[in-house]
Amino acid sequence: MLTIAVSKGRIYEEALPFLADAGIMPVDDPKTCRKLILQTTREDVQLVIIRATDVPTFVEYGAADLGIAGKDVLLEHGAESLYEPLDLNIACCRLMTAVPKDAPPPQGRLRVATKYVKTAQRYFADRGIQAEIIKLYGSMELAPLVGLADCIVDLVDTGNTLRANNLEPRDLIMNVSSRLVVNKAAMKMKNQAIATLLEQFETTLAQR
Ligand code: PRT
Ligand code: MG
Repeated sequence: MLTIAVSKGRIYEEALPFLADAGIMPVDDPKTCRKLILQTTREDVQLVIIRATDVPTFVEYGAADLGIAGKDVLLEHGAESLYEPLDLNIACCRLMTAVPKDAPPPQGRLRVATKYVKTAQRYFADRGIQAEIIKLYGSMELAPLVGLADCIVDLVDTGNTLRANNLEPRDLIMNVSSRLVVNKAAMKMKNQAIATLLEQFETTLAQR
C-alpha cells in the first residue's frame, strides 16, 4: 500500500490531474466527505487529507510514503529528512515582504509579522537586518494596519489581497511551487511502486 499526503485546499485541486494520470482517483470528494483517509481507484494507493503545513511531518515520520507540499512549507519545516524528487510546478506563488503603501521607513528594529518565522529570520539575518519576527497564524495583512508590525512576509499570487488592504509587495524572498516529497525509508522499501509513480508524474509534467 502507498499512502500519499495531500492538503485539501488549492494544492489538492491542482494535484488531481497528476494523480489521475497515474490512475489514482479518490473514491470520495474530500470537500463533501469528512473522511481523512480516502480510498482511490487504485487498490494499492490511499490518500490522507491533512493541513498543508502537516504534510512534511507525516512524510518525515513515514505515516505517509509520499506527499505534495509547497516549497514555502518545506523550507519552513526544514525538509532535509525528505527526498524532494519533483517540482510539480503547481500552486505557484511568491513569498514576499510587503509594506503599507506610502509608509515612511521604519525607525529602529524592524517588526515583521508572518507565519514563516524561520524563513523570515534567515532572510533578514542574511541581509544584516535586525528584525523582530512576530508569529501569526493568519490574516498577516492586518498586522501593519493596526500597528502590530512594520511589514509582513507572506505569499502573493495576484496581489489582490495586498491591494485590498492598502499594502504593496516589496522584496521577493523566493518563488514557490508545490513539490513531491518522499519518505527516505519508503524510497528504498517501496522503490518499485514509487519509481513507477515518479515516472508517471514526470510524463504528465512533460506533457504540459
Ligand atoms: O490548512 P491551511 O490553511 O494551513 O493551508 P491551506 O488550506 O491554505 O492549504 P492549501 O492546500 O490551500 O495550500 C497552501 C499552499 O498553497 C501554500 O503553502 C502555498 O504553497 C500554495 N499557495 C499558492 C498559496 C497561494 N498560492 C496563495 N496565494 N497559499 C496561500 N495563498 C494566500 C496568501 O497567503 C494570501 O493570503 O492567498 C493570499 C494571496 O493571494 P492573492 O492572489 O490575493 O495575491
Ligand atoms: Mg487555507
